[in-house]
Amino acid sequence: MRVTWDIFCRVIDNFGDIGVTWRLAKQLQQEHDVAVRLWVDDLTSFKAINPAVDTTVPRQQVAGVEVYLWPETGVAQLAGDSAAVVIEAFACQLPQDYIALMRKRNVLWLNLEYLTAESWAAECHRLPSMQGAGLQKYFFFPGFTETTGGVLREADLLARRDAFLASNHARAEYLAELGVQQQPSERLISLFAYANTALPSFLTALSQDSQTNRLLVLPGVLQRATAAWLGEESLATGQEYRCDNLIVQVLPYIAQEKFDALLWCCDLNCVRGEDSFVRAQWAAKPFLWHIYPQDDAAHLDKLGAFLTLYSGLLGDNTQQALEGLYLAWNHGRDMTQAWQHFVVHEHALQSHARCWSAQQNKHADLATKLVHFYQDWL
Ligand code: TRH
Repeated sequence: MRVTWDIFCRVIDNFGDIGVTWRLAKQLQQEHDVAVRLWVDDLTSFKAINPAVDTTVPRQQVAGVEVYLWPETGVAQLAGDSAAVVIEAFACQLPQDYIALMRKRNVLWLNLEYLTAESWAAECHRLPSMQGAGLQKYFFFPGFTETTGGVLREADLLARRDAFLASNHARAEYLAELGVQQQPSERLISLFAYANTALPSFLTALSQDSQTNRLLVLPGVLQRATAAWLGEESLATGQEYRCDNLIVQVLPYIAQEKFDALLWCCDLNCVRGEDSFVRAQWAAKPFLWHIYPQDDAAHLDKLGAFLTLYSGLLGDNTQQALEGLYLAWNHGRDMTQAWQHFVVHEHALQSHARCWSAQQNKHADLATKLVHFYQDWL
């Protein structure tokens, strides 16, 4: 009998919560031969990243995973029994009736936390907290070091990336499907970020660059802001807009399965949140991270911790160029100088991105670490 896993996901906003839990559910099911049920409270967001999802049914099979619309009440009745391993993603609070089921058997209860490079995450990783009646909840912290829970990486991801990039045909065909006709001399940049006051100066810097930049703007608030900068009311998908050395194209929403290939194609990826941030690292290309902003500015410590880890092995000037770009972008400051500095160090940052990806690949991935944790716990 396959071990059963239940993953609970509340979509707070955006696509990161479902983006991460869906990848995890699929990978556990496909690579670790376990039976996974994914409970998600918002099928519309799920459908945005996976068009195969049917938003009209409460229960369905998607890629071998049993997907349940997480109802406000009656989870225990639907579930019948609790799984052997229960993942509460991002402290989403399990329903009380389901917790009552968990008390009836020996269950491993894990709170999957948000990804952070801060050192305290390693200290708290795998720690239990008592939940009464003999139940314990363990904190599981994804991370970039051996002493944390790793990050998501499917077993064949890097091989698929390398095969794709080795084939000019695959790359050209993928971009053509998106209506992107990149000239060899152009720098290709993807743009996926939160609302950002640094955007106009970034666009200006790109337009004044000596190299032509082809900017692919993903759906979200930045499409409107880019249109305003171009003096357009809105931007039509498939059309090119030019301002000096900047060509802008807006892209439609890309299914998550095809999203990696976009990052693989680009010379620079502007990413955000958690999932696209991780995928950009596996793309092994320079990336500019817009961290999810928090009210108490806690995200700035998180950003600093990642920069320290990521740029630790870079030469001083290259490190400064990277930090300058990240800080200008995340503080919404003028990007002109930071961009010019980045361009000077672009080659060094390209090699560094490849080294980082290769080095991270030496760690076990998040799904594998979760499975090992369960085996140790038994
Ligand atoms: O959407 P996000 O901003 O999600 C965020 C973060 O997870 C953040 O940490 C969390 O606190 C908040 O949600 C609630 O960014 P992220 O994490 O990159 O997730 C985006 C997902 O959407 C990712 O799985 C990639 C996917 N995606 C596509 O599949 N196609 C697309 O065209 C785009 C733009 C994104």
